[in-house]
Amino acid sequence: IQPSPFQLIDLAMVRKIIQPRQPFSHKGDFGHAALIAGSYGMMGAAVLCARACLRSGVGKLTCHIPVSGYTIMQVAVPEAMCKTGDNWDHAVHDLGKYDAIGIGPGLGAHEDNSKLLKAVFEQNRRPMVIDADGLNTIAQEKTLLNSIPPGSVLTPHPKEFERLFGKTTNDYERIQTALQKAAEYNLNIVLKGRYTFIASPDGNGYFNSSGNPGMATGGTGDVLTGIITGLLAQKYAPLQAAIAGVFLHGHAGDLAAAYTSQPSLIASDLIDFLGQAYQSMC
Ligand code: NPW
Ligand code: AMP
Ligand code: MG
Repeated sequence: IQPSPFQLIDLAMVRKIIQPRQPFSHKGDFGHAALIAGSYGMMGAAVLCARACLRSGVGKLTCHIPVSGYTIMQVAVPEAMCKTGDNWDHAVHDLGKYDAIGIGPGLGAHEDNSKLLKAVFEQNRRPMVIDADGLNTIAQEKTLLNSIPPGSVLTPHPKEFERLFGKTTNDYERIQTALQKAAEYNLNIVLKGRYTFIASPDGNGYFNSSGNPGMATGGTGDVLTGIITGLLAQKYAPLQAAIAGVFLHGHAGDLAAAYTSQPSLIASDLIDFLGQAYQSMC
């Protein structure tokens, strides 16, 4: 009998990944993350992503946002620093200094997105997180798939996955496609859903066990992007950051739903309960 290439992500697995803080550690030990996110009318996605990134434990965070979102971000997330461009520009220069970058939440659909992604991929060759309109831009210009930094983490929901890799008729086919594309492009693909599936480039697959339908509400994916980017910046390997990130995100959702109820759960609740989710790690 061949060993199964699939594993279940549970509390025991994630407890082995998450490391306790050393007594003499300082913020420099927990990395500097950058988020490239937000647009006029969708600064909420950037704010949720930034708050989640900070709550994941990152040392420092800089948000690259359009100027229209400057006051919103500075007021909503005083812990984050900001770099602004003009209306559609996210000031993507000097990216080499960051330990990890996350791009996509709330960027919107704009013709300059392709230029933006190319500039990011040129400046940064470390594994990064790509979500939402970052993925939609790649889906429109598929050759960009070849320029993504190796080992990066892509976090599509099923529609974004379909835009990227084409239509699939059932979950089995979608999982096979995810594994095939993860290997072909050397990426970790986080296919989000009820049981989020992570395809790693080495052909292994992981099903997440945490989470609930209360999380089917706007902004929860933006929160996940912030968490995984924060873990990457803290030097967790990309696959470990993805595994721990999806579990903590779902576990925070389960704790939040137990406190408030599934129907009333909102994305901000996941951030509020991330601390309790971390408490389960020891
Ligand atoms: P349907 O309805 O079933 O046909 P889009 P988005 C499908 C930002 N946000 N299983 C579903 O298709 C994001 O960051 C900003 C099956 C649905 O119509 C992005 O930048 C917020 N199908 C941008 O908005 C809060 C599923 O996908 C379609 C599925 C657009 O992101 C909200 C929607 O996908 C939002 O996060 C599933 N599990 N999940 C803010 N406060 O600023 C989704 N679908 O067109 O990519 O739109 O996901 O809302
Ligand atoms: P997005 O569509 O990008 O906002 O992402 C939605 C997030 O909520 C993903 O992390 C999903 O895994 C999670 N989610 C949505 N619906 C469910 C569900 N029914 N059960 C568990 N998790 C869900
Ligand atoms: Mg999303």
